[in-house]
This record gives sequence, structure tokens and C-alpha cells, in this order.
Amino acid sequence: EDGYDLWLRHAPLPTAQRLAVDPYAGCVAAAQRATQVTIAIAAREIESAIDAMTDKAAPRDCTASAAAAAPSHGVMIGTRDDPAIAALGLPLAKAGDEGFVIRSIERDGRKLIVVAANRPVGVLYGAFALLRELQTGTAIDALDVTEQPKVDLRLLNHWDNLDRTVERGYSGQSIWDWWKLPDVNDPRYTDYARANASIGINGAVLNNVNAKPDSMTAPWIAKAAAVADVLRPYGIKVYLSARWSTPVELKQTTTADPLDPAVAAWWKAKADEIYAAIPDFGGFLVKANSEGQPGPQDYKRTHAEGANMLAAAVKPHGGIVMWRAFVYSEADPDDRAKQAYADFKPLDGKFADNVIVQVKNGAIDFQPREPFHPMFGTMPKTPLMMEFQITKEYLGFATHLAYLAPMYEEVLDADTFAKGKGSTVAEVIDGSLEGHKLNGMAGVANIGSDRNWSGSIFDQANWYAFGRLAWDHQLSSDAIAREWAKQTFTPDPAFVQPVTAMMMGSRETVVDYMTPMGLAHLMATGHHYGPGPWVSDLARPEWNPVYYHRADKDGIGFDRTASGSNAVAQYMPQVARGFASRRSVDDKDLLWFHHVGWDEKMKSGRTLWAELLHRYDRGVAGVGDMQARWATLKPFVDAPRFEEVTRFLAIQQREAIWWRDASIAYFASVSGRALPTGVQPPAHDLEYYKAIEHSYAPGHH
Ligand code: BDP
Repeated sequence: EDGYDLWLRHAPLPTAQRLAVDPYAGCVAAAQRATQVTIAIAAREIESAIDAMTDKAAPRDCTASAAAAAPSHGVMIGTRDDPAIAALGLPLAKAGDEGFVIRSIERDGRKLIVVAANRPVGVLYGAFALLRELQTGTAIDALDVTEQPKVDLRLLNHWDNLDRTVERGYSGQSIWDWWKLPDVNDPRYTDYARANASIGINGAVLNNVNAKPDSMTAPWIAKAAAVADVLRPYGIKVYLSARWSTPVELKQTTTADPLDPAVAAWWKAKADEIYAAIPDFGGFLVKANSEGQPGPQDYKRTHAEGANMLAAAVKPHGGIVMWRAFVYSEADPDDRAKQAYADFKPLDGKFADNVIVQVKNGAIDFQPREPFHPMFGTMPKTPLMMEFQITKEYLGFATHLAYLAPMYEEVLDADTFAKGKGSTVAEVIDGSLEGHKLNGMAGVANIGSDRNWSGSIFDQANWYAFGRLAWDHQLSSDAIAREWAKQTFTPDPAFVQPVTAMMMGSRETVVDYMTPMGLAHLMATGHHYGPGPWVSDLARPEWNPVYYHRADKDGIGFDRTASGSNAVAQYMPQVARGFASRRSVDDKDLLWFHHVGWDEKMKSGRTLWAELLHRYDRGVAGVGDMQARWATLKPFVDAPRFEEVTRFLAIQQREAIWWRDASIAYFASVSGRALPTGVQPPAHDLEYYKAIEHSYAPGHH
């Protein structure tokens, strides 16, 4: 077991379950197998998975003729265009374009499981859903599932560079082997497509948002087209990140001013060229005027003017533009958290109808915890899509165990009050709140060339959970953890119960030892891995941790109320009041919104200083608990995966202590506060932590 098979291991079922599934093993009846490649894939997935789950060794011939004989039990799949499916009168109207119906029925004395859909991709999603049901222990003769995704664009964003490095990637190189493309298609692309289809992901942006002009040249379009050909049968569209200044850098225009007709004409021709190679190309993702990337503002044009010009180019082909709201510029050092809203709010209603604005979950940058982004709920005339980060840039890369679904859930369930109480972020991004047709969720991928794809076994759960939540944002993070654990390891409740508990607490544990109580961005320069709360020498104020925590001898925290930056005013009034009031703001967000005296009393009765120390300790203890729990699970896990997780937890334990000690040493020095008795002093003095060299890899031991 090296993790390559992800949650698609299809391990043999426990005996009782196996006996029930056994009679269904065999050839799947799929009349459209010969004409629809996606249906053929779905049929093969079911056949081989049921064989594996029921321990059938010899491969069978399931060509149409061999499948003709009708055993007593069977699986039948197809779209409504298959007369045998149509005759069943299933509620396909509720399945939409991508959904499915799964039913256990009896016909002519034969027990059948039917997977039906309106389109082939729905059949494929239904096939994977059926296998998930079987693997997680649903009774096979009572299946009755009708589903369709709540969100239409369910996308991975690869921050993959053309040299195969991956920005903020911790699992090897890019899986896209650009050097060999388009001549050689790594079989891994197919496995990638399968894994994504199994959780409903239907789009992939292949290249980094910090894009190169090269991606828009003919050789690179051909490479993307080769990948698109592999992904297509799995219902996955290819998208590309576009660099704003591409035509200028390719020396084909003299300006990138979006209102210059030559620029618009260039992009139109470029879109035509891309669509000739990739007829179902999804569209462009754009990072503009952010962190040094060029953009329309370089020509005194707005984000909307830029986005709309590109949107016009892809419109005739049915393409879209995803325009990122992650912008911040030197111009406004007042509060970085305010900049996206400040730039975009005046543009509400000014975007073309095939533009969707892609907004990170919080206003700063993928911190272990951030309050939801103020653009959600305040841009009613603009479709907004969610951008989550799956790769753990700020949560300990691939070594620290942090299950992110509770974080995604916290944001999706947050109430924007846009249309009164109960206007959740989820309803903003699924389009239902304002009736937007374009809607979506993107996740910055954690996938790389490592055998286990994600750099660690438990990081696979974050990819899985992202897909499941994009499909259905009402699923609970707890239920998703259970599903994942059953499929990835074993359905034995003696394993699933404790491992789920361990996963569910893991993100909060990271928050505790890195950035408790609403602190943020305290990571050291560049790598965002270890602690650097003292860093104050970087060129731009908002690159420095001291800018975010604002600790001095009196207190700590960023005042974002009316007496400070007033960032709270960007939320709807009810939300703003909740965050602005010291009485109602949750402790978990306290220092995000307030500058608080070290000796002020918290809800726990402790002073702020004592509460912070308590949380750092709780974080370290939380990792200890995970280690202890994991040790008890050894009987359930194969040796290689057990060993890897054990080793990573040991790293996490050491580094949680590093985070705690360095943070405490620093805040003690700034506040002049002593450690209360009973609190373990940091192992070293502050100078030791400041001196830790961390240019290539952590080297503090
Ligand atoms: C930050 C990353 C940086 C990305 C940027 C972005 O540190 O590598 O390029 O966000 O999202 O999280 O554009």
C-alpha cells in the first residue's frame, strides 16, 4: 500500500456485506457501452470494483455479446436515451445534467441495481456513488439515491509551473509532464481523471495563476489539448490561467490595454485558436494586478473592463472567465484585508454575464482560520465563486495532519445576512441567493508526482472533502471523514470512529499552536511554514507578521472596528455589529478584529495572556493526542501507511512545540509578561528561534 489508489482501493468487503454483493458481480448491462465512451468507463469501473470488493480473481470478458446472458442479479446502467432505462420511469428530472438515480429494483424476477442519468457523465458519477455506497456499507437491496450537484463549476486550480515546479506544492513535481506532452500521455492523467470524477470534480485549471505567456502559444495549447483529450471522457474540462500581458510579451501587440481594439482582437483570435484545439475548453482564470502580476489597472482600466474583454473573446464558444479577487497593492497600506472589497464592490453589476469572480474564503490569504470574506453577500449583482486552498500552504504543508473540511464547512455555513438571517456563504456561491446561473467552487490542488498524490495519506482526505463539498455543500465534514476513512482504510467501526475524531479536531489543533484567537500570518518569510512573529523588515508593511498581530507592551490584535481600520464595515450591518462588539465576537476571531489588552479578562475567566498560553499548550497537547490515538490504530492499517503517518505525526509534534515556544518567547518579550507558574517555559531564548535558518528546509534540530 503506497497510497496511490487513494479512496478507490475497493478493498474486499467484510463477510456479511460481501455475501450480499457477491451475486451482483459479473458483467454490467450497459447498452450504450459501444457508443458512449463515458458509459463504457462507468461499466468497467463497476465491474472491476465489484470484482475487487468480492475478491474475484480472474478477469472476465464483458464485451456486449458476453454480457447478454441474464443472471439472477445484475447492474444496469445508462442514460434516458437507452430504452431499457427510459422504461423504468425513474425520477430523472431531479437528476439534472450531471446527477443520477441509483435504485435497487426487481424486474422479471431479476434483482437489479440501476444507475441512470440524463447524460453519460451522470452515469459515471452514479457509478462511483454506487461503489461508495457499497464500500461504506449501505444495504444493497435498498438503494434509492437521487442526486445532483449543488454547484456547477467544481474545479481544481493547479498552481503548476511550466518547469514542473508547483507553487505551494508539497507533493513532488507537477503531474503534467509538459516535456513529453503532447506526444506522451502519462497513464497517471487517466488515474487523475478517475479520482476526480469519483468525487464529482468537473474542471481543472492546468497552470499556475502566476502564469507565463508561453501557455498561450501553439505548442502549449497542443499540450493542454492532449491532457483535455484524456480528461474529457471523465467529464472534466480543461481551463487555463492567462497572464494579462501575454500579447505584449509575445510581441504581438504594443499594449495590453483592454479597451484597445488590437488587444481585444488578439484575444479573440487566441480564443478561436484554443477552441479549435480544445472544442470544450472551459475558459480563463486570471490573476491581475496582484502581487506584481500585470493587469488592466496598469492602463487605468478596471478589473471589470479587463474581465469583460476576455469574456467577449470566449463568449462565442460558450467559455467563461474566472477573475480572481485576490488583489492587494502597495497603494493602500491601511488594511490589506479591505483591499479586495474596496476594488470590487464598486464594480458590482459591471461584469459580463460569462464572468465569475473567484474569491478566497477569507480576506487575507488561506490562514488556518479567517472570518469569511466580506465580498460574500455584498456583491449581489455579481456571481462569486469560492476559492479554497487544498494544499496546506499555511497549515504545515504535507507533514502536519490537518483535515480541512471543518474549515471549509465553517466558511460555507457562515451567515452573510445578505437577505436576512440564514443567507449563508454556501447560498451565495451556489448562485441560489441571487439567482445567478454561473456558480462554482475552486480548490487549489495538493496533487503532485508523489506516489500518494498529495504528499501524505491524510492530505488525500482534503482533496476528497473538497470534491464532496463542491458536489454537496450540505454534507457534514464528519460524514465526509467517515466515508473517506472507510474507503481509504477499513469500514471497521473500531477504526472509523477514532480516526474520524482525530481528523475532526486536527485543524483546530493547528490553529491553536500556530495562530490562536484570530491571529494570522505569523509565518516566517517566504516559506510560510515555521513561526516568524517577530519579522518586521520586509519591504511592504503587509508582508510582515508584526503588521498582522500588532503586539506591543499593552496588548495584541488588529483593530478592524471603527476605532481602527473599520474593515468590519465591509460586512452587512448585522455581521459587522457582531464582529465589532467585544461582547458578541467569538474568541476564535477576537484578535482578527480587536486590539486587546494582555490583562483583559476572556470568556474563560483567564486573562488574554493566560488564554493565549492555554491555547498554545492545547495545540501541542492536541498533537500528542493524535499520536496516541494513531498508535492504537496499528492493527487496522498496513505497515507502510501506518509508519508514514506515525513519522509525520512525530514531525508535527516537534514543530507544534517549536511554534508554541517561539511564539511564547516572542510575545513574552513584547508584552513584558512573565509566564504564570505551571506554564512550561520555552526550551530556548528568543534569539535562538530568530536565528533558525530556514532557507531550504527546516533545520532547527
Ligand atoms: C498566496 C501564495 C502565493 C500565490 C497567491 C495567490 O503565497 O504563492 O500566488 O496566494 O493566490 O497564498 O495568487
